[in-house]
Amino acid sequence: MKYSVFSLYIVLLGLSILFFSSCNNDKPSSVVSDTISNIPTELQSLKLTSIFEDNFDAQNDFENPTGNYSCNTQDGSCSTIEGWTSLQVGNDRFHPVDDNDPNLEANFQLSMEQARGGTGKALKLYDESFGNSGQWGSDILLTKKFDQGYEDLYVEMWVKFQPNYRWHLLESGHGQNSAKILRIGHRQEGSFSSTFGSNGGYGPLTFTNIMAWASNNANEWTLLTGANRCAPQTTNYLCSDNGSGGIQGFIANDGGDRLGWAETFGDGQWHKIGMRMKLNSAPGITDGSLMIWYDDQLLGESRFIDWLGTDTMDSRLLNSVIVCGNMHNYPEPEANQFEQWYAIDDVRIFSVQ
Ligand SMILES: [Ca+2]
Ligand SMILES: [Ca+2]
Repeated sequence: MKYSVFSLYIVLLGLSILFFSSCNNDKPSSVVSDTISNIPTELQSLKLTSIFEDNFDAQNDFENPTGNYSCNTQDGSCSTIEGWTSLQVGNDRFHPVDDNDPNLEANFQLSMEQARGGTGKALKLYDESFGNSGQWGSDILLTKKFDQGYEDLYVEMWVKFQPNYRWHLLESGHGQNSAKILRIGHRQEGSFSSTFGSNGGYGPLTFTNIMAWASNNANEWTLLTGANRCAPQTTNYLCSDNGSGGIQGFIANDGGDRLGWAETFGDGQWHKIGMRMKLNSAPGITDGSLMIWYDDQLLGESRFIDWLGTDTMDSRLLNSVIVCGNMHNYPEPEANQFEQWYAIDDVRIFSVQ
């Protein structure tokens, strides 16, 4: 009898482990691969541990039902996008429901339409042409927030722009254009806002912009920039001071010649963006780093960043990754309700030791 009770205990213990494992929200059902391969050379000697990945193939189709839409898993409103923590879609002015025009597009779409590799699903995201400098013609934040924090994260994803995607700056020779497309950082508990906040609750942070850039001498280049929010978190929206560690990563060919839009994302193919953020070893020690890759080619590295300062009061480990993001680009007048798409697939997040 004593033996049977013990066996029952073991069975119950096993069932508990199974139950709690299945409740682990950090692993979606749609897994890209079980092995870590196809990572940049610079990372191959390091120990990478997969902590989240999504190829979107097992997700349900979804599009934002209203022009301004948000949901999160904490209140159960975001169960349609399995594994992710929250979705915010703002500034979708040209929306099929809001404007009663069936030809307009919802800015956030998860569907089979642009699946990488031709099967499965991917994100299809619309950028709208309106506004002046500082306004975001597309504002989509798909967030993965982890229960625990990490000192060092590497994130990669694949991006494809529609053929003949247009940039205001390249056509007009002036004006801002950029696509903030990937962010790594710390977000305080319960915060789903992307805003800075007087308490600095969203920082340290880095994000990468895809930029098409026309220079004064009429050269045209594509670059991935890395902008940083470092110490002190309460006042430093962006660290523009010396040594901030920002990256301007010009995409170049093997010979070192910088490449323009048509030769990079403008070729209508999938390209991989990678970014690694490593916190400094202790507050005030300026040995934090940032690295950015394009198709596994290292575009830039900074090694002396003070992500955490001596005045950083609480733990600020990396616990947040956001894909999609702000687009700023207006090649057509607002009245034309002009929309363009880009796609995202195969997001992988690793902790690095
Ligand atoms: Ca996919
Ligand atoms: Ca739209």
